[in-house]
Amino acid sequence: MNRRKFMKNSALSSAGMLAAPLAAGGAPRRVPESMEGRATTIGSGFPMVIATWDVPNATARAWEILSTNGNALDAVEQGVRVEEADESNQSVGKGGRPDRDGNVTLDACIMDKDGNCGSVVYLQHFVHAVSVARKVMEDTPHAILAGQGAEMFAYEKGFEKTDLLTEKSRKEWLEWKKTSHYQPVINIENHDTIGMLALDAKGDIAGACTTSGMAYKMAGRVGDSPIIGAGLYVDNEVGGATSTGLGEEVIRTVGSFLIVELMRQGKSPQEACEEGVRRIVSRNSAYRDFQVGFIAVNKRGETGGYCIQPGFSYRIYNGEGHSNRVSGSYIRP
Ligand code: SD4
Repeated sequence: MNRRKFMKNSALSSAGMLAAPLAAGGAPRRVPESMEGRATTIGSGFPMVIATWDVPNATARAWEILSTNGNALDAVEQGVRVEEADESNQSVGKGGRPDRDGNVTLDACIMDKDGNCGSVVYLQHFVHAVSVARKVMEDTPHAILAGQGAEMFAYEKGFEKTDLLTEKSRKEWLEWKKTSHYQPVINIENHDTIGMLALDAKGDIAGACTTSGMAYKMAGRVGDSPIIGAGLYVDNEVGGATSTGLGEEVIRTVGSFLIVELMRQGKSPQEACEEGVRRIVSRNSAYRDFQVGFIAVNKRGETGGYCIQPGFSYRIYNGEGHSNRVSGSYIRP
């Protein structure tokens, strides 16, 4: 089978300025909403949170926790839950687009400052995959639970069973079946997988990533998002990274781990994200046909983001306010 084709572009997030209150008093400050990813000084310091795509409600929820002395782990879990519950986000949780057989299957993971991690893959019928992943981390001796086992575990832990397929996603899937061969379109069908990294007031890090994966994927397909080291990695000595886009390519290069290790060797978050993208591009000459985006943060709260195709953005919330940044891209706009 030919390498699958993926769309290159998605609508850029709107540029502009947003005002946001400071955590503890002080006048609201204005920060540029849209910035080329290269500028890494705005957004430094902690507490702070950074997330893939323009997800203001998710980062605001995380900030609520961080700005009231909550810990980074709670912040990332609660932050990404906002997107999992949002039916209009068709890449995550309830409302996610199904696989080619019409089943919505979720992948998620979470990792804390001590290097503990948990993930679920191919989870059906439960909205908050990230919270099930956290339970895997905290209540089992394992790192990953899959499919039916993950579902049984979620049920035992008291998570509520629900139908994840919304009418909108079902109708679109039925349309897709009529017209399409297996040709998912990343950034349109799969836009808005959320990867989130946070540093709390103590400077400790945590990360989470959650997705319904590639739309109309083969049954059983698992992407990068729940794979520790690929879709997410944090190290409390160094920082963290997370990804969005075509998971197969991120898995091949263990992208998030790579970026954290590059930061350990002295690269800035921005330089490390750029190298992560270059690594993918250098290994797959078809890079013009798919998208991958990375974000990263180091222990000083400095951030970076980079992607292959123009069209990726990420959102930061810290003591300066919140900003949506348009990521720099390997292929120039
Ligand atoms: C996956 N990385 O399953 C996910 C898809 C994604 O924005 O990030 N979409 O491969």
